[in-house]
Amino acid sequence: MEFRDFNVLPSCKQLAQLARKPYDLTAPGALGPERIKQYTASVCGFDFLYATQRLDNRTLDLLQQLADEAGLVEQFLAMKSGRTMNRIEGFASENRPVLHTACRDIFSSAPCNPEATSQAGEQLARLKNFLLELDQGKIVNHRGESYTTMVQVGIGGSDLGPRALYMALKRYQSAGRSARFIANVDPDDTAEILDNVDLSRTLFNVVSKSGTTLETLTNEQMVRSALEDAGLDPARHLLSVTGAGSPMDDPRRYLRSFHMFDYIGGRYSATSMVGGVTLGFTLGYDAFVEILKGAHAVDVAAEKKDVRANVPLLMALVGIWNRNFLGHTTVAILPYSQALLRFPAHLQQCDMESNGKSVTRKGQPVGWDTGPVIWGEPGTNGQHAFYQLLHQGTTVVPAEFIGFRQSQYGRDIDVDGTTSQQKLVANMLAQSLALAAGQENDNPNRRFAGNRPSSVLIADRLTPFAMGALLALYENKIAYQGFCWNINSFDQEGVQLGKVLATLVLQEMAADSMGKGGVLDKKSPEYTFLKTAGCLKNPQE
Ligand code: G6Q
Repeated sequence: MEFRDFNVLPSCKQLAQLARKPYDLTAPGALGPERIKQYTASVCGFDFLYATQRLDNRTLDLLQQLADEAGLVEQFLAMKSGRTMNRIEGFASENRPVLHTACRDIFSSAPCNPEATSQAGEQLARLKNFLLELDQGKIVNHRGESYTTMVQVGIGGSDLGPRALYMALKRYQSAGRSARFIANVDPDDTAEILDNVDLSRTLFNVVSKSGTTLETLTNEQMVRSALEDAGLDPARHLLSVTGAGSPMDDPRRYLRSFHMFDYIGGRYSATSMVGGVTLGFTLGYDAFVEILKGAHAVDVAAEKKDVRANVPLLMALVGIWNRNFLGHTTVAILPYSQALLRFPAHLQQCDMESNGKSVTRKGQPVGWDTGPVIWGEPGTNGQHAFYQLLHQGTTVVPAEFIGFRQSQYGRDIDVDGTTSQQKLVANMLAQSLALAAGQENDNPNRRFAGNRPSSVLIADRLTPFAMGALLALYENKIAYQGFCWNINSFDQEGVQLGKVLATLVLQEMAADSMGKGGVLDKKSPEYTFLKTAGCLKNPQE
């Protein structure tokens, strides 16, 4: 399979031509009923409405051509079957397959990568047994009581996805069970949680693929010492999820240990045991399986070649149209669902760590833009805050709205003829239309230029299945964009750099505390920075 550079694809030239005069959403009749119906695609309970994007059939035809020329679906299938996609040709790289989809391919009679799917199945079976033993009272604390709280200790990919999913699905958590999360190495974050859980009835789930992450290992120590101070045996309260063979892969130190595998990237690991243990404990095994089913259904739907019928691919291509041809540098993810509070943060990592890259898969500088800046907050809160810039600012921000027709709890109130849920959805749809159509006014300060692109993803209700589907929609969108830009979306050298520098600076601080020489040149920027920030006890000239 040949990976082609983005800018040599013939369709790119034609798309650039088309982008000189994109579809005008402010023209009279530009958002007619036919268009709105036609520019809607469906997948696994979600409708994707994109009539409010600045594109038309000609654009879609060319985006189809782009997908075909770049072999996007072929690359996606190659990824799912276990081809080594995480690599840079001719240079040292992680050099491995990318198989998070295998975690949910367990429902296939013919999995794309049988070995990885069987490993995922084994871990899932271990989880099922563990949860059963908890339910049956076979695993209890020293007083014979059940565990009520799980605290997940992990950072980055070992935190964001699981936390976002837990918050999204809290409504379905089992009675008497809940979760908290410790990620930051900020001692106040850890202390607040340790002070506010009943340690004797808490399981601490330490999650680190590498088993070497400074924040997580430090927080694990803080947790162990809090347990010991309370007279509790850490081996009865700590679980681990880590890469097979990592320094943390030592079952003697934990009540129960689970594995993830090197072919699952941290930010793509929410459907592996990285998310499974906490989600299974709080929501129940069956709900976790529902999440996997939703994700799997989207993984299968993402194989369609027709871009108009393949929602994750369509989302990716619409994003590329906005980024590379209309020149928009950022994307706002705006869920009209308070439960999705942390979903934009998860996508921020998943997207920006994957596609914030500047070299191709051959190690050459890219000559085109790659991943945009991703950010977002739930609506309608955002409407009372930053939407001003979305409507009238000098930067056009394409928006991705996410909403649900029904609430999760079903508890609502009718005020002035509409429920709160209706008000929520009405606001979302109104925002999408207002951004597109704009509004004329003689007063320039009250004029809305319009032509600000957005799309809407809407489903009936945020259930475990819907959450799994939504997660996979975005994971696959991001992978498709990376394939199209011919970058490696699956490594994160930028994160490694920070880890190495922080280690050096910490070594210097430790030496300083002990009154020793240290490792840094006393004239280096690192040392001067530390000294000037007042973070050394015995600063040297
Ligand atoms: C994700 C990144 C990164 C990683 C964290 C935690 O794709 O690689 O966010 O998840 O640095 O790493 P560990 O799980 O190894 O502790």
